[in-house]
Amino acid sequence: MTEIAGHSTAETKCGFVALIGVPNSGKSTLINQLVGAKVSIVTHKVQTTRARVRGIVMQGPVQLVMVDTPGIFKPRRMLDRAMVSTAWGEAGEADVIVLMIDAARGLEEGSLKIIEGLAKSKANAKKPIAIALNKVDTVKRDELLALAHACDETGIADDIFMISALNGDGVSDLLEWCGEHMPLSPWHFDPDTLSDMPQRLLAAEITREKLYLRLHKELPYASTVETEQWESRDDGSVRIDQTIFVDRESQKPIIVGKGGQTLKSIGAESRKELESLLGHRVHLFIHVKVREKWAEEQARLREIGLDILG
Ligand SMILES: Nc1nc2c(ncn2[C@@H]2O[C@H](COP(=O)(O)OP(=O)(O)OP(=O)(O)O)[C@@H](O)[C@H]2O)c(=O)[nH]1
Ligand SMILES: [Mg+2]
Repeated sequence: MTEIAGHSTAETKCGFVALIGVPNSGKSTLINQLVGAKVSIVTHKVQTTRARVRGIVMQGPVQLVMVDTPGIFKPRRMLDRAMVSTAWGEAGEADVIVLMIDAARGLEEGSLKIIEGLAKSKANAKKPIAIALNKVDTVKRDELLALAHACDETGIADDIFMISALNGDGVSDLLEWCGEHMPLSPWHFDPDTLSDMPQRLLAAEITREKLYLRLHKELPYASTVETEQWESRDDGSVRIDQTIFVDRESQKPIIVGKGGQTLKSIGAESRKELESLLGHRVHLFIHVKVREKWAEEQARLREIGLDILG
């Protein structure tokens, strides 16, 4: 029998927990809260997460692989379709599904559509489903109870939790429930791992987060960020070159800003976070390029970690 960090594989448990829900319901905030580190970017805007992000959570002999997914919405571009199919694909492969619902928004159409989809798949493969009513810090108790009742009536959930992904309220009960449903299995990851995301991709995501926070309207959705170069220097610092791709020529000056100010401040914010993440100095160079229809381009989507199904 093999031993992993003191636990024999006969008693270890490990499995995948897919966090799904409409955009902005708080999935990425929850995975960060559970992992105890920022593994997935968060903004106040919808459609922030574009590809799967895995975070590893240890509970004694149980290893939970939490899977953050893009929000499920009505897709238009190839990028959107790949995002939504990633979310459903991860739900299909997971051992447990947690459906996140923003309690302040209640059972809106988007969430009802997901419940419909889950009901169909539940008929084929019975797997535990929990509903997590999130952002309970923003709603009144009686509204919350009415919503929990309505969720119960859908018949989709084996359990319903009331949580605040932001401040951590109720999160440990949800985690415990997930742990109880993990199958006997050797751990998939080294228990010290926080995430399986490559550093280059995480670095691009951090810049994209700053871009989302800084830009408005359609611009965030018209952009993508790639890390092109990563060069460690002898003095212990690292030089990172990134490119922001935009759809149209007219978008470029908005990202760059007057006298380069907008790009400069996006870069400064990103560099600060990269330095604290990597623990050494970072020289960050961000270039802006126009690439029409990048959101329809398989290579661009693969670069951000999306599988293309055609
Ligand atoms: N008040 C409050 N805000 C929250 C809570 N959880 C998340 N938020 C906020 O909700 C917004 C969206 O959070 P995200 O974690 O990015 O949501 P998401 O579901 O990952 O969104 P997509 O990636 O777009 O699908 C952010 O502004 C969060 O700070 C919560 O428990 N309480
Ligand atoms: Mg997200």
